[in-house]
Amino acid sequence: MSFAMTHAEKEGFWNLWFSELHKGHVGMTYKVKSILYSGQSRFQRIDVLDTHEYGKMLVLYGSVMFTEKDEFVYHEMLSHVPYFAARSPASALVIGGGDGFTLRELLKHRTLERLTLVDIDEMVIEKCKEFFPDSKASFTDPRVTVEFADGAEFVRRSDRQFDLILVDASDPVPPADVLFKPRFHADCKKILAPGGVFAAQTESPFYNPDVFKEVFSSLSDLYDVCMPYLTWIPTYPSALWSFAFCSDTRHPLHDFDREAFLESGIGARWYNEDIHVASFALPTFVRQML
Ligand code: SPD
Repeated sequence: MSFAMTHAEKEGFWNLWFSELHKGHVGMTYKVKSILYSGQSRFQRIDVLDTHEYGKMLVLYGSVMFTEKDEFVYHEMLSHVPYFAARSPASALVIGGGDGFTLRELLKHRTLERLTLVDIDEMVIEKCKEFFPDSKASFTDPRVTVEFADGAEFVRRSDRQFDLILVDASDPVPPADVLFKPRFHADCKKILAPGGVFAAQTESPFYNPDVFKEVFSSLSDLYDVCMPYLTWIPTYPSALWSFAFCSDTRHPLHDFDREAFLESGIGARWYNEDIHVASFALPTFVRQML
């Protein structure tokens, strides 16, 4: 991450830019209105920036986790694609997702009676609640329980079963790198209820093909149905982003409950019945990675 203050305009303007570098030689740059918070938790550097184009954003270890302008795409796709194929799940486990936006999407579904969120970094949750009203609202819902724990440890030790397990990880760097590993995937499968669906964010197949291939190799060993789906997130590296849909009993297209979606009134801004289906269409270069 680099902050570059330049006085080139000589107007006394606040001329601060934040750049996220992808692979060290390409990146995305944002003009910053103000730095709302900068600090260090036990696990990572945390920045909350207010930017001109994308509104407020959360940056962890120099990587954009979400922005106010485009976070709806990611969180709707991580939540509603598995939900509408799982058929009336009652319980959900979210690993990571300390911003609360995946919870916000899941809470739109009345069938979900119990939602458990496990995030390792309490400070991320506190800062999101402080700066993002939607985040605060998610954590006040009585259906939600929060545990501050290592997600990999939690699933290893849990004896509960969940109808939906969603992995809303940051990136495959510490502390979240374990959430991309076969051991974690196998432990999640043990606590997935019969008929359940597991979904995870699986990075950019364009910029991070090795992680994409390793994760799908690991998951396809575990599940009868293991399919990537894609979306567009302008502030993530390459904007082409992937997720995994996994289940032993549910197929994301054959078991997609279109009627349930059309009657749901969830007020999604990206997700709809056509996007659900289309997101499983893969470009040839992605097919070739599988
Ligand atoms: N490189 C950014 C990847 C971030 C993926 N997860 C974001 C979590 C937001 N809930």
